[in-house]
Amino acid sequence: MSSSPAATSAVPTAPFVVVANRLPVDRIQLEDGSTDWRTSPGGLVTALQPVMRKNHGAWVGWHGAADEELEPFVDAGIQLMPVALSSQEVEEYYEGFSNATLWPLYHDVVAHPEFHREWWDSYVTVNQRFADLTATVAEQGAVVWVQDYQLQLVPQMLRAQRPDLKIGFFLHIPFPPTELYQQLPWRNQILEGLLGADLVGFQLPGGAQNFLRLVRQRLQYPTHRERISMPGGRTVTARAYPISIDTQGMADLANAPATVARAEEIRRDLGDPKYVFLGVDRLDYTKGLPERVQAFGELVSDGTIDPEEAVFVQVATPSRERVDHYRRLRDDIDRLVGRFNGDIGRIGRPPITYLHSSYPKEEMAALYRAADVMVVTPLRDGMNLVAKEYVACRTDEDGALVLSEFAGAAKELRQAYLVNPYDIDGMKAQLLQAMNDSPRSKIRRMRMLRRQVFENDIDRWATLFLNDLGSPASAARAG
Ligand code: GDG
Repeated sequence: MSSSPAATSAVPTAPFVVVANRLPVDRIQLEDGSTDWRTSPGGLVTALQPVMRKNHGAWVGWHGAADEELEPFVDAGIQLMPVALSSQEVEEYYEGFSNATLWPLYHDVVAHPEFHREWWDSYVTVNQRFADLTATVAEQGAVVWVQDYQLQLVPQMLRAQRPDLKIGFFLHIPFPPTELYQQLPWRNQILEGLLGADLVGFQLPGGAQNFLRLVRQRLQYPTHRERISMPGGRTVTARAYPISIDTQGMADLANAPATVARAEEIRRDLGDPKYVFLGVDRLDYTKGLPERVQAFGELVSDGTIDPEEAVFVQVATPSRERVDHYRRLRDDIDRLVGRFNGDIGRIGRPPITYLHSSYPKEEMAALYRAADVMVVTPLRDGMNLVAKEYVACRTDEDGALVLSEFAGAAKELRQAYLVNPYDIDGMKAQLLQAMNDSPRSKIRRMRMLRRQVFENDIDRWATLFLNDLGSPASAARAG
């Protein structure tokens, strides 16, 4: 819990500024009816908190409520700079252009992207507002780190006002193949927007390559390896920085006696089955939930898996519920789970436990500990932190990770049981393999996965990016 917002009169300035769609806090209601702010759970906040504190950093972002102007305030030692959005902007910039145009387009059009000119106009307006506020917050020569697909125009807009700044950008979702990206009516504007940064970071080298190719093809700027030569002599670097998690923090949480006890309790509540399968995702059509339910459901209904022995727990965290695609997905999953449980379940023992809800991170750690087989099967995913969190929590070196080839994490977590989520039979085979593999093989795989996730944690990610940006913030952090 943090201090209440303290209004300040003058706009505070900072040598290090993070710009993201959301501020790293959620508003909570206290018992006496008043409200306060709580630091949102999430890797980015955890990673950047020490850098922010040591460098007196500021964070520019939306506070999450429409039609509300808030004064800057300090929470947990971080200067927060709220950006106001009207309800129409939430609809057009956020739910519209960000989540119904860019999100599906960048995820290989697994859903149909909608192109509306008024959404684009709103995206431009809101990006300009973020850039304007950042320009007033950043000290002379400050380092500014812009995050994600909602703010791709900010680097250029910021540079136009403040050429003295060092500007980094990181894209958390995939950057699509050139053929798909070209569908975007505003393709050149977004490329130019990103090129306002000195360093553009992607999850995978493939994303950086797609971007470099587009810059060459569409804008005719010369590139050499990861560098782009801009008119006027500036250079921009495009490079991969696979994001990770606070691995040690997650492992400590998993090892806490309360978590161990809760994991045992979860298994008991599930009827002490021999095998617990687990899925944890935001309820999003990119995450491959229907495919996974289909594969497990078929294994039970065709008699390969005995429902007395194995259960599947799917946590689907509510997400973007006002966007059409998400509403439809929710109904589809409800129907699919209902059908399988109706066909193959017995009273009190549904083979699939479906939880459309979000949980504290202690509960997530207990679930990870309780699961014999973690099933992460997105159709496309920038990275997927759930896969890494599961591995971090398996301090017993037990457990098996089934992972989609189309998650960024698959490039690093090579010893997972890799699957093509479009191939239901292939997925069924890998689920069985993960369930029945010898303890020796499972431990060998898990040890290698753990080494990977411990060596490459979120601290290393932030340090590498900030070092490459030439940020004094990273040096101060190390010291
Ligand atoms: C985007 C990219 C990329 C989920 N439910 C609950 C909960 N979570 C936490 C998980 C995990 C995070 O949310 C989800 O992260 P993912 O990486 O799996 O997916 P996206 O939300 O789509 O994130 C993705 C990521 O950005 C980072 O760059 O990896 O590819 O799409 O940390 O644990 N946490 C809690 N309760 C829940 O109910 N506390």
